[in-house]
Formats: sequence, C-alpha cells, structure tokens
Amino acid sequence: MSEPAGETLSNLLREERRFPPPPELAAAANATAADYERADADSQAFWAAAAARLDWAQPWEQVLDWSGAPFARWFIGGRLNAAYNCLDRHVAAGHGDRVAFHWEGEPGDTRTITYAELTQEVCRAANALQALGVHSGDRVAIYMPMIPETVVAMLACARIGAPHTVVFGGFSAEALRGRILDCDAHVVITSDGGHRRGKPSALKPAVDEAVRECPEVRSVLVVRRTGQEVEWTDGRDVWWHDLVAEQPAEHEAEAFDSEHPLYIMYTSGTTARPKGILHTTGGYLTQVAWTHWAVFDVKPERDVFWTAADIGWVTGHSYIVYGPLANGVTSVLYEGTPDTPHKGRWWELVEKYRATILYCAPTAIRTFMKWGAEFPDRFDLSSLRLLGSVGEPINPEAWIWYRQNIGGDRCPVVDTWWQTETGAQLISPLPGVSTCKPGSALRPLPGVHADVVDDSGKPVPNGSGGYLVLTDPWPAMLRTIWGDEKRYVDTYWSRFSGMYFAGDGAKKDDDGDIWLLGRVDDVMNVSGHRISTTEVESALVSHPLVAEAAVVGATDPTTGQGVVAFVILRGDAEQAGTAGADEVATELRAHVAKEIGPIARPRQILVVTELPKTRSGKIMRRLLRDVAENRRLGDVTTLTDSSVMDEIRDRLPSAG
Ligand code: 6R9
Repeated sequence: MSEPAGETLSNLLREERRFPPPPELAAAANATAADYERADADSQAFWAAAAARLDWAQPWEQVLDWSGAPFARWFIGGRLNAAYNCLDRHVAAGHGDRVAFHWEGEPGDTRTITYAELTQEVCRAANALQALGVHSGDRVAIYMPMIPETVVAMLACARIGAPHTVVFGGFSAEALRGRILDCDAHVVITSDGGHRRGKPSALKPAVDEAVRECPEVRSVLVVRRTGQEVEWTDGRDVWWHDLVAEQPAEHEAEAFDSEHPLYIMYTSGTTARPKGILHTTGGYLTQVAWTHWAVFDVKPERDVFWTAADIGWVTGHSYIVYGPLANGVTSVLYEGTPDTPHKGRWWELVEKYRATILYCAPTAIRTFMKWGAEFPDRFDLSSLRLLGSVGEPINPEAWIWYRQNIGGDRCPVVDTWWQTETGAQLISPLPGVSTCKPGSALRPLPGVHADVVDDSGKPVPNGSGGYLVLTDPWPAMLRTIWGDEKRYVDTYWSRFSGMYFAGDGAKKDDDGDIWLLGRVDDVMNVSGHRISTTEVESALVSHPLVAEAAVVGATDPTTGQGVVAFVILRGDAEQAGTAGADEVATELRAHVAKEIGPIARPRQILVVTELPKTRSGKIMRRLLRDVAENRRLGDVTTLTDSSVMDEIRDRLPSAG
C-alpha cells in the first residue's frame, strides 16, 4: 500500500484532510461559483440556459409546468431529437472525425468509432427498426454486452422516438421476461453473447427462454459478437449484420415533443416488483448534458472520458451514452471485467487511451484497494486529471486511496449522488469550485434543491441527520413509474408532503455539507439507537486488515437488532494469514467500538471472500440479512453472481 506510513486511519466525518480545486483546473473550469449564484437567483432561468446548450427544432414556450404536481413537464412546447443532439449536430459542426468511442473488447479486439461513423450506423439501425415495424412510442428491449452496437441500438430507438428499455446482460431470463412484459415491448435487440472473465458468455438463450412467454414479441434482432452457436426461430430472429448493413446510412431525425418518452429503466429496489422508471427527452438530456459538462469539466477537444460502468445501469445511460455524446466528447468503452486477463486491465486502458477522466463505483475502488497498489503502479496514469465516484457512499478510506493511487494525489475526486429516478447527478462537488471532503458529496448542484429533514419533514440543523429529500422538481426527474402512477406518488411523494423522498439517510455537517448514509431501509436499530450501516462499514474499512465490509441488522432477542458484519480482508492480510478468524473478529469488534462507540460493536463478524452485489456494485444487504437471520433467501435474480450466496452460507457455522 502506498499510504504514508503511520498516518492515522480515520472514520467517516473524522477524516480531516481537505482538497481545494487545483488552480489550473479552477482557472479554466466550465462551471464556476457564478453558476450557483445564477441558479439561486432564478433556477428556471438557469435551466433554460442549460437547455439552450442543446439543439431544439422548436423552442419551448414555458420552462416548467408543475401545476399537476408531482407530475412535472419541462420545456413545454419544445421539440427535439435526442439522437440528433448526440450525433448529427456534431458532424454538422465539423467534428465528424472526432472519436466518439475507443472501444476495447475483453479479448483485446478494438474499434475506434468517430462521430460521423456512429451517426451513419445509428441511421442504418433506425431504418432497420422502422423496417421491422417499430413506430414512435413503441417500446424496444435491449439485452446486450458492452459493445458499440448497444449504444447504436439505444440511439436508433431515440432517433425514431421508440423508448428503449435496456436490461443488464447479467440478469436472468426471468428478469428479462418480467421487464419485456411490464413495458409490453414487441422487439428485442440482443447478441449471441459477450466476453466475460476470459470466455464467451451467452445471451441469446436467455432471450429465447424469456420470449417463449412473451407472445407479443415478434422480432429479435441479433448482433453477432462471440460467434457462439445460437438457436434460431425463423420469422422472428433477424441477424443485425443482415438487416442493418443493407439499410441506407441516411435517416431523417424527426423532432419529438420535449416530454416524449426516451427510455424506461427498471430498478429492483429492495422489494418485490421492479419499478419501470420513465425518463422523457428534453429535461433529461438538458440536465445530463449540463452535469456531464460541469461536474466532469469536460473539454471535448482534448478529454478522453471513461465511465467504467455497465450501460445497463443508469450511470451507463447518462454518462456513457447521453451525456458524453450530447457534449461531443471522446469516451472509452470497455466490454469486460477489471481482472481479465490481469488485475491491471483498467490501468492499462487508461495508459493506452490516455484517459483524462475516470468515473466508477466505490465497490470497484475497494476491490482495487484489496488487490493492492502494485497493479495501478505498473502503468502510466499521468493523463488522468479528474476522478468521479457513484453508486454508494464512498468511505473516506477508499476516497483517499483513489485520489492517491489512481489520481497521483493531484486529481480532484467528485463524489456524485443521484439515482435512476433522478436521471442525472444532483449532489456533487464542482471540481473547479468546491473544496472536497473525503466521503461527502457536499451540496446540491446549481439548480437543485435538496435538504435533510426529520420524521416530520422539518429541515434538521447542521450537525444532525435525517432523510434526504428534494424540495423542488428538476429537469431530469422521473416522470412516473411506467403504468403505475399511483405507485409513483406513493413511493416518492407521500412520505413528506410536497417533497421527493429519495429513500436515503443523510447528515448535514457543521458547514451544512451533506454526507450520504445509505438506504433508510438499511438503518439498524440497536437498543433504540439508530445506527447507519454506512458508518459501521466505514469504520471497519478504516482498519488496515479490511478491504470491504457489509453490515446488516439482524433480529436480536435483547437489543431488537444486532449488528452483523461480513468482511473481506485486504490482499496482504489474507495472504500473510495475519490472524485467525477469531482474532480478526475480536480485533475488529474492538476497533468499531473505539471508532463509533460500544453500541455499534458488531455482534458477529464473518470473514468472507465475496459479497452479493447488483450490476452497479451495490451490496444486497437484504440477502445478507436473510443469512444472518437464518431465513430462505429472497429474490436473487438481480445478483451478478448467485454462487456468492452459497459461499457465504458455507462460512456461517464459524460465526462467533
Ligand atoms: C446512480 C445510481 C441509487 C442509490 C441512491 C443511494 C446510492 C448513488 C451515491 C449513493 C451515496 C453516492 N448512491 N450514488 N450513495 N453516495 N455518491 O447509483 O443509481 O442504481 O438507482 O441507485 O444509490 O442510495 O439512492 P441507482
């Protein structure tokens, strides 16, 4: 590890180092302190200016209509085409030769795609979808690996006004079927498979299985990626290379109403049925493009931007596809896993493509910490100038590691809080303005109104915790849950009157800056004390033995709930066999008691090698709670790897 020896390891809110913006970045930053002032003075005027960065076929008459709250309409009367804004307008402005994507397949095959080429490919695919009878308003399901055709498919849908629903390629046939049926898609775009962990991994069989019970699906468009054998249903299945290749490379992009549906993205949440989050065109593209430009400070002529996440996660939609392309930026797109064929793969790609901005999830950062700094140390990461984090609270320990070992102690780290529902980043530093605090997303971006409130909806004073809410609508907000307006109102707008309830706990520090504390469903109650899983996890990870930790509250006869921790040890600790499981548990229990207080001391600590995670790397605590409470496991369809749970169960008897 390359942390300075002897430096005190600090817990959430106790890490006291502060990181002001680098002067060169601040001097040329896209977004400045004036943006906060402008937005504070008139947030609708601020968003109107952000919308004007796009190309509208017809200007809007009114910025916001909130008269039907909580159903919002933004940029009323305006018409635009999302794909045109991501493609044609850059070509028309003379940037057709600029690279849109440096794509790298997991086996090492590569493609460089310019804006002009991407535009032509999207036009062909749009013509192909129309040839299959897809009309504006029809839903199209996309179940693909991380290949350029996935982006092409999404933009082709956007171009013809057919909302897409991208289903993460790691999900099961059952999960896919549920989503196809829920949004009534009649066309599915897929591939034979993708490359994962050094071998081809099939996708088409899951589509075949899913579609067997979706009688309305009439066409399955199949990209050949791996060359695997596929079963074929004549009359339904069509090869992409047959149909798309023969189409003309011109396609007139029709302008759609600002509120025309752009896509539906399903979130699993902690409960049963996934929610189809609906995003529309004008407001979504406005805020995604603005935040991508401001938070990542992108300079299209020289930056190489990389969101290392799956397109099937909202982060991929907003910050691989729509944001970067709307801004005409060059991106890296990588198909595979970070440890194939070696644990330095990401850093090799940063070096190879001279990536300047990297955006990823804390789970990845903690995995890299576990593997050790020797992997990034082998590569030249000097091109990087900015780092971002998304998906979970990033514990100060991981934040500092990221900044030092990946960012060369020179790159600002922006911790961006947002959700599938919010469409775009809402709480985040601005890299040219904010002094960063490791572990804090700081404050709402310009034009965003967030607060932390108590049970009765009253804002808490600085220094206190509560529930994170949004007090005003924002352009990229979800418009509804597909087919279920009541659930939309109940889930988000009923807990606190007139406010959007995000479902996250948060704290305001003495400066009023916001610290996210995880989902409120995950808050534990030990002898009447509310303890955040994030805080206990952060305390555990601040111990030199621990790489990753997941904490749940399990029913306890005396205390109501008891804290149960699952920990992954760091590479060096694991190899050195530093201590037996019992000693490790004793040591860590004492450490948590010292860092937070005896009340938070875990009742049990289990050393494991993997944790159950979703596509975005979020720990599925409800499954761990099932294990801790000795119950049958709940729904595992959204796990990336379900064998993880078997392994964890096997370790259970060694529990203290
Ligand atoms: C973008 C995304 C949303 C939930 C959200 C919160 C957690 C995301 C975070 C964060 C703390 C951050 N979350 N970013 N928590 N700090 N920077 O992740 O969307 O998959 O819908 O998840 O993720 O709990 O409510 P989604």
